[in-house]
Amino acid sequence: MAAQEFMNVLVLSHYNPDGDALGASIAWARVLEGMGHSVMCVVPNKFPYFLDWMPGIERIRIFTEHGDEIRAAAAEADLVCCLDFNNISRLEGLSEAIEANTKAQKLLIDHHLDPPEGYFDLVFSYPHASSTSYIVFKLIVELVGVEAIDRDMATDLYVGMMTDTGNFSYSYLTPDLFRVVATLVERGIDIPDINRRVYNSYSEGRVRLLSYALGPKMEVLAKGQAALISLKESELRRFKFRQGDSEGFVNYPLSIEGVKMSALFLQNHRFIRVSLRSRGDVDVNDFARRYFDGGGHRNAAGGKSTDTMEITIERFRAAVKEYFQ
Ligand SMILES: [Mn+2]
Repeated sequence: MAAQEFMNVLVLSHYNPDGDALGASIAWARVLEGMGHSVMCVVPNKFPYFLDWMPGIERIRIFTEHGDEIRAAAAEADLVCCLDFNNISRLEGLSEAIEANTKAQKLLIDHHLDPPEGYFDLVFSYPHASSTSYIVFKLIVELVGVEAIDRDMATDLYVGMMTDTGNFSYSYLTPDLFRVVATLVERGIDIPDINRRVYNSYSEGRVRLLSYALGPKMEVLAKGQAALISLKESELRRFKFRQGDSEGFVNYPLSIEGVKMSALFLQNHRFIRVSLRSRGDVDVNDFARRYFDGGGHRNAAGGKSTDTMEITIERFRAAVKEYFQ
């Protein structure tokens, strides 16, 4: 990879892009541009509305809205950077558009488990990193120095680190992560303002949907060790559901003492999206791979089901029963 020559670069991130996907992508794109390359940032579908204030978010191209432009860019690309995912299936419909149109080299920057063998030309895979934004920060410092990180870039990277760690409360909270955060504070980020924009800017529908999800729709299974929430498309419509409104719902059942695994089943017009969270040794990466055609991290994973909600929930109940027997 001849980094010193001009390149057309595509920066890709995953379906249902979150704060980490967006923050890492925008920061990485800006660094490559600073090196003189031309960069387009692409995600498969729309990002949640409570992230639409992130500095540089307007540069994100959404495949469902800019398909032709993205196919053309893929044909021109010298380098494709895949950030915050390692399995091309996480691009959903965008994966075909990329695979069919590009001969570019592929670079991976990611923190999910088990990157595929042989697919990427260059791999920065750190499953023990709490976010991809943290890895991107480290790469930026190595490549161009911390001075390249202005307030906007620091804000984007902080959003990634903050959202992927549940506001600094999950695993992999290393001393170095907090040193990095200290550096971002030195670069001028306003943490209370970022907190307010991400966590206190929800729609009324979201808050009411949460109460419905935790009230009538939450079931506790396996003698209090597992819980599930299921939401059908018709139920989501009732609460004027917008992309991102169910973000974080799956974490709430884990706040019940004794619950070690939580599942959220969210139906859209094509399939049921499965989100899994766990505590301690309960491995939902394995669970997602085995039962829901997915994967992720040990304590946070996802997958999908193309069956009905009833069959999907039955499969989960049976699997939970076996697991916690
Ligand atoms: Mn991430």
